[in-house]
Amino acid sequence: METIFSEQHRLRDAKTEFFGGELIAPHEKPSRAEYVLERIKKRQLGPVSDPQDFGLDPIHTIHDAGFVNFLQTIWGEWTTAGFKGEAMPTALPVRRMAQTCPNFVEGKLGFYANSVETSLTQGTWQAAYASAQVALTGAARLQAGAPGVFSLCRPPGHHAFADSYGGFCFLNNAAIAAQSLLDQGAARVAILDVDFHHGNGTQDIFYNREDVLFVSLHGDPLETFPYFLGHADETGKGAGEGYNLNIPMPAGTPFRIWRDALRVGLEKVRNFGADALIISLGVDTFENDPISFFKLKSDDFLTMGGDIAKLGLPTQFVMEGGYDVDEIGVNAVNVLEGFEQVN
Ligand code: OKP
Ligand code: ZN
Repeated sequence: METIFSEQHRLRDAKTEFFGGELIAPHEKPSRAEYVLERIKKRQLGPVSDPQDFGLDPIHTIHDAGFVNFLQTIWGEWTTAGFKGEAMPTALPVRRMAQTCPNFVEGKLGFYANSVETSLTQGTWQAAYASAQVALTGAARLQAGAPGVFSLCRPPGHHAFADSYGGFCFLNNAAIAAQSLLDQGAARVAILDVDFHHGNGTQDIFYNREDVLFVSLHGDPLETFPYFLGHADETGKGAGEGYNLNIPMPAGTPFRIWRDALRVGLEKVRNFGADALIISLGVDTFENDPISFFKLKSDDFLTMGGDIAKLGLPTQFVMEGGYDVDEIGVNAVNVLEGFEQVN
């Protein structure tokens, strides 16, 4: 399987993540992508290619223009304001407040944030832009007839909404890829999100639509991030009713149970009649992941890839989370190898 990868991911190298009341070294760090790349080379999975540059237009098919402009300009405004640390919001427009974007940088941060652990830094926009191009290039490969492709995106994307960032995500890579497949002629695209965390941004982007099915397997949002979306009763709205499926699971869920949920999700994708499948591939379901509570073992990721392959759909894997850096490479590549053993 071909991997699409950009060295530009390194430009996202934040010093701080707000965690447990402290500013810590971020979980979402450059070495994550390097571990995955190393494993790809070790296992000789296939060629590794640079992305093409499709520009801003396909990003604007998903994201609000004001939000994209915010991501491009915020670091400059933050440094001009004279702040010493990395850019973080202090106030957010919650219930009954005005939904108006303020003029001052600190207010803009609150307006466009959906969670506050993720600092904005020099280079974040450039890395997020490159990550979106990695996703778009993968989609182009499927369009050209590849049975499978791996977009080694970093930073991740599934917590990015049309008009907000958070949860280590800025641009929704999987959503941008799905829309580009539709724009190139696909009638129906399914997104299956196997990251430990609910793909709240992806769900919201397609919630009213019948041309994109979103299925997510994740930790119960009553117990874990992103907390405010991902419940089983969220099934879509209007024309999108029935095209959203959430399967939340409790702490300690082992692969045996998780795989039953995967079967339900894959059946939903099969009945939908998708032309292509995008996997939001987070491997933070791993038993030793530092910020998650499922119990998958490294071999389980091989099985997962095989189960996905049995659908027989052109499949784009888009990297999302996974934080136990020693194992992230093994686990992510196990999914891809499991897929290829069946295909
Ligand atoms: C991004 B992705 C845990 C706080 C969680 C944010 C997690 C973002 C995960 N106490 N902080 O879905 O892997
Ligand atoms: Zn995650």
